[in-house]
Amino acid sequence: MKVCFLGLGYIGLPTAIITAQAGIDVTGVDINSKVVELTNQGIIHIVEPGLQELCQKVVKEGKLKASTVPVVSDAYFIVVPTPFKGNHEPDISFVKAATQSVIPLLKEGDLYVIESTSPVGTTEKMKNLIFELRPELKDKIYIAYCPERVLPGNVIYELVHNDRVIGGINPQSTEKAADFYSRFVQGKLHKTNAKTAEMCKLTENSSRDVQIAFANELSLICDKAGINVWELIELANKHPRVHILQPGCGVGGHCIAVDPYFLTADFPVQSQLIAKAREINNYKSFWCAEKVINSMLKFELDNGRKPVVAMMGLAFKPDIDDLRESPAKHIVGKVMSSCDNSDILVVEPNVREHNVYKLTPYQEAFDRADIVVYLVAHKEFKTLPRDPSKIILDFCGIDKKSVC
Ligand code: SAJ
Repeated sequence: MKVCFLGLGYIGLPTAIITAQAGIDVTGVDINSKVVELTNQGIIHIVEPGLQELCQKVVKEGKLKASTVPVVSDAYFIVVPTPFKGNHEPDISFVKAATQSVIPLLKEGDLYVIESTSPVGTTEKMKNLIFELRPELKDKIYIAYCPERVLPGNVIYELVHNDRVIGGINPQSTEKAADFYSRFVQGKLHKTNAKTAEMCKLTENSSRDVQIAFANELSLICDKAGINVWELIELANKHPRVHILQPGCGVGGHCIAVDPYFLTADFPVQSQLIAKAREINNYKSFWCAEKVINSMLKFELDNGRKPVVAMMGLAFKPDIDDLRESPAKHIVGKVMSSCDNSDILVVEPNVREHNVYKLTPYQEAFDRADIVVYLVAHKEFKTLPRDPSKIILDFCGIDKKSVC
């Protein structure tokens, strides 16, 4: 069997490698020739533990090849980005372009699967596009949607062990796609239709966004009421049916802060809570920045000099080096633009250097700072001492002492 993965990014590349590892001949396709070149040398262009060794192995064995154009195969997987446009409207142009590139190669019996997070109805749209140009293939190829669910940092394990939802345009397509995934997935394969599978992905990430918004809203209430939110949540979670998540400095990354908009754009009247959760999580970052700025002003009034401030963390979540769509980075930018930069020390222990900010080692920044702002709960920060002479703004639960 020969398969083609279109898109060699954070999901496409690991999935292509795991598929090749299962003994299938894989061509990984990317429009970025640098990515193709590196992959063909067995070098990964993303950070993911354990993936480099696997990539080297499957490339050496000839099971994985990369190319800038798709080749004739038995199955095609669309794993390209689906960003949103300025007005939070989903942009499926990459899915469309990737689909158009394989339409001329399709033949009877082939399987076509979309994995990219997509608005409800995208698989149906792509089906229509395929059959418009290749009407002779109607009822002769298999078309399905199967979203990924892996957590960056644990991708290799989760690609194999997570359950997956698979929805075809008809039962035969669902079966054909499930048959493919059963070659390397050890989790359960749950069969449904394409629309439900698309909605399921959006539901998972919107659900998490709403739950985080609840925790963030609690943190705002507690700040006003003078209650320690960390203690409050710990206590509330002792109830057997309550599982509140942790507040933070906002929601980042490429999934949870994006996918809910795919629902609010298409179902604006029905998705009130989902839209509000997005607002709350975005507002939390703004609120954190304001809190830091106010604390700096108060310090200056009380002490007659500007404070030294340590901004602890730039990544979008703990213990990773991924700064994309990071609320912490946004807060650092906002605080810096509000004052004289020289008193702000920026810390990110998972990154060696940054093109905008001069990074300071975390221990040095902590020692020098009058105000320590915990933005990301990196493990390094948990080793720092509790120093009552410093003002601590703990937005992510490092210290769990401060009220905000
Ligand atoms: N966050 C909080 N409080 C929490 C948990 C998370 O503020 O209690 C914040 C994080 O700091 C981060 C953001 O949420 O800024 C997102 O982080 P995350 O760990 O919740 O999720 P991602 O974006 O790394 O991965 C998610 C996962 N989806 C779910 O957990 C429902 C993953 O399984 C998906 O595969 C991925 O999105 C995706 O690709 O869609």
